[in-house]
Amino acid sequence: MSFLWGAATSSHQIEGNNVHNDWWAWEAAGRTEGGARSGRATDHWNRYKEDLRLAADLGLNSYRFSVEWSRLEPEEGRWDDSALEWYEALVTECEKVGLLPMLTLHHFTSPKWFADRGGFTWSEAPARFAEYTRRVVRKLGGRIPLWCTINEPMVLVAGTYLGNIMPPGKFSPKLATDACHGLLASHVEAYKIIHSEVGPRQGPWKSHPLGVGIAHNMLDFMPDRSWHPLENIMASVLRNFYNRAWLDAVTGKKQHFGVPWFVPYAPQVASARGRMTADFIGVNYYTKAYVQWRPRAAAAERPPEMPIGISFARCKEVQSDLQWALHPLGLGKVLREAGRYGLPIYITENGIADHDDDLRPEFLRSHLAQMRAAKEAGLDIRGYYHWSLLDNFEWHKGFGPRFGLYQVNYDTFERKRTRSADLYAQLIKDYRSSAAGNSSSGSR
Ligand code: IFM
Repeated sequence: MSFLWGAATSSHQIEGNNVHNDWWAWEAAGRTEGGARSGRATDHWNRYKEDLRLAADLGLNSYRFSVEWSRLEPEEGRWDDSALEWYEALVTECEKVGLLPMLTLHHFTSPKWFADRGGFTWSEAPARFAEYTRRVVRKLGGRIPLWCTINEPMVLVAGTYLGNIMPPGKFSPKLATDACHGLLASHVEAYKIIHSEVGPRQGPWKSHPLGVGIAHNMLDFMPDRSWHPLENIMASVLRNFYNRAWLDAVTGKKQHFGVPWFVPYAPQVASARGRMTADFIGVNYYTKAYVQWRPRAAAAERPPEMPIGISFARCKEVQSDLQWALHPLGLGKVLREAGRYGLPIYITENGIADHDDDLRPEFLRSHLAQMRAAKEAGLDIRGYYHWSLLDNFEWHKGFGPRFGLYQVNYDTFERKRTRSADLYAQLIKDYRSSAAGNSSSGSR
């Protein structure tokens, strides 16, 4: 199979009107910046055909999207088949325009009823997630070659139980640990179901090997003050904990889910020990993280109980609209870190919030160069998905940050191609022709 060039999205950020999930309620309760509400988002629910065509126009051959569990099971035990039919139509459209679908089962949002029962800290979470997975597998399974069970479990756990930027926004290291366990157990269930219950493979990608993994957010951690012993220690703890704990867990090793310094002991998910539950590693990479011990200015996103602060850029660095430094070298580093596990790698997200599309061209060039160098150094990287196809609802930040290769006018829902989209299309073409040249001359 040739290299996969794609773009990634998620249900709640683009579809619109996901009224039955925990985020919708969180937004209604005024918990986002400036009271932002996702509302109709990009109206993708009604415009998906146009959007997939826009993706194909860039020369992409893959598309990563997520299924919205709360549409399928809006109330506990009540399943809405029509929602699943919409995703079936989406997959059919992907097939028509030549985009291999990579499906994410959970991308930050949960049905409200599930969240009310404690979300992934609830003892029944893995069984409920398994039932949801089974329904998706039965309907679409044979046509989906690549699956991400959980998007960015570490971000989800940190945002919900260590920071207060995601529902339910409760500071509790104990709940954070419980959620890690619930998420891992749910992932293992989904992994087993996908591998055992996908029926005969069908469609244009029926011979593509079935792959199941997670999309894992990785950061390049460093001390804010290089002389500060505690910041050095914390940076190294976070490198191990944040970047590696999940990769260890899905490759059968010990699960380091106790939150260092808060919850030193954590029980293990037995079904994940000593067993591979990933066929690939999905890497979501954006930036670096300066670790600060007791930062003087408390960030709004950091509860007062939290002694550690993170900043994603220094004043003088080139940075995105979210104040995340442009740091392409970090991509090379995290790819090497992921490469230690010996599994194929997909870069499942990489992008920049850049309202005027000024920085994105350089961002694309420099990050793709890092990826290429890592590949040439021998890492088994099989795909790159830019975040994101369209501008979208950036969670607690609302619609301000713009990540799209296509800009969205939120009044008219018109899509406008950016110059970065042109560049991405060109870089893909160049890559393909040099790969073709290399293979005809016998080299990699
Ligand atoms: O928009 C998010 C996405 O939902 C998960 N990964 C990071 C992106 C940018 O913040």
